[in-house]
Amino acid sequence: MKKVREWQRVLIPYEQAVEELKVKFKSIRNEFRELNEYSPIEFVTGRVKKISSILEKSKRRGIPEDQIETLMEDIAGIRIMCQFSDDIYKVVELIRSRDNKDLKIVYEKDYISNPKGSGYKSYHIIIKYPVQTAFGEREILAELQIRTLAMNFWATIEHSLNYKYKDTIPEDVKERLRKSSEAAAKLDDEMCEIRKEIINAQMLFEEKSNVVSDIVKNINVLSSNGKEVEALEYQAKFEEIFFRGSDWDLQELLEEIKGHLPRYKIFE
Ligand code: 0O2
Ligand code: 0O2
Repeated sequence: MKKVREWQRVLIPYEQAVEELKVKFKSIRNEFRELNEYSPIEFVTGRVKKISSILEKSKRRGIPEDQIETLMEDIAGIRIMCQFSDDIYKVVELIRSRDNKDLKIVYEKDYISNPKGSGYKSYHIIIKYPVQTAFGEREILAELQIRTLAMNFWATIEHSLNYKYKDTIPEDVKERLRKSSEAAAKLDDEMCEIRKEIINAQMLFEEKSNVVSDIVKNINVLSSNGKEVEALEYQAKFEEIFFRGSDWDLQELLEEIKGHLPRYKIFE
């Protein structure tokens, strides 16, 4: 078995990779925020697996010590948390767009479409990542886990229970965990629906305010073209529709006003 000092040496490029990847994903989040745009990344964490966990996992999986670095894919791990489940696939696309640039995608595991028996949900991408060390370039494997805040909450609790029970969680607790994973998924779906509602409402509001501003501008054009009577009629109609009519009535009114104007003077 490797001496602890040797392990420390082995883990140096993994530590560097985790630091670099954290900076890269946090920068994506910061870029969106600086542009006042919505960021699909809420926050990012990362860790290098502890030596004890590496040894325990290699024993459990029957991985020979000299093959740990080529067969254990999550010695370097990055976790990207998203607010909404839709964001996960946006982050996956962002990562795919960097394939063969600063990282190489080895394969992907979609535990969201295919959750694990435990109820675990997350999107995993295994990558190869080049690290420049004092002894030249080293390409290491890293695991990117992309999940929602609700998935992360569930996984954190379940992981700590596993730790407490040393992989022998009683059957009734397992069943309750599976149920709570479904509840977390329902929460994610609800939040996604609310988000769509908010975005739709914002778009409808924007559309209505554009139509209103076009109506007002075109009534002014009618008036300045000597069509004072029509302008006053449309003004009254507009007030009536604005307070009592539908968005569709407003759109129709705009079309009607445009019909009375020379083509080159229409606002749209
Ligand atoms: P910011 O700008 O405050 O988000 P390190 O980079 O070493 O400081 P590391 O190793 O990435 O930290 O992991 P750590 O300490 O677990 O936390 C990583 C980042 O995630 C920290 O922000 C935390 O504030 C943030 N974080 C943890 N839990 C939550 C959470 O529930 N919600 C939100 N929004 N953020 C959380 P940073 O990296 O200091 O930067
Ligand atoms: P850590 O560092 O404690 O998180 P295996 O670990 O053998 O089951 P494999 O093939 O290495 O599986 O990869 P897999 O299944 O993609 O899992 C790798 C990591 O995903 C795990 O790392 C966990 O972080 C997470 N994970 C997978 N399944 C579960 C689960 O049922 N519950 C929770 N909470 N997390 C899970 P490790 O090795 O556990 O290490």
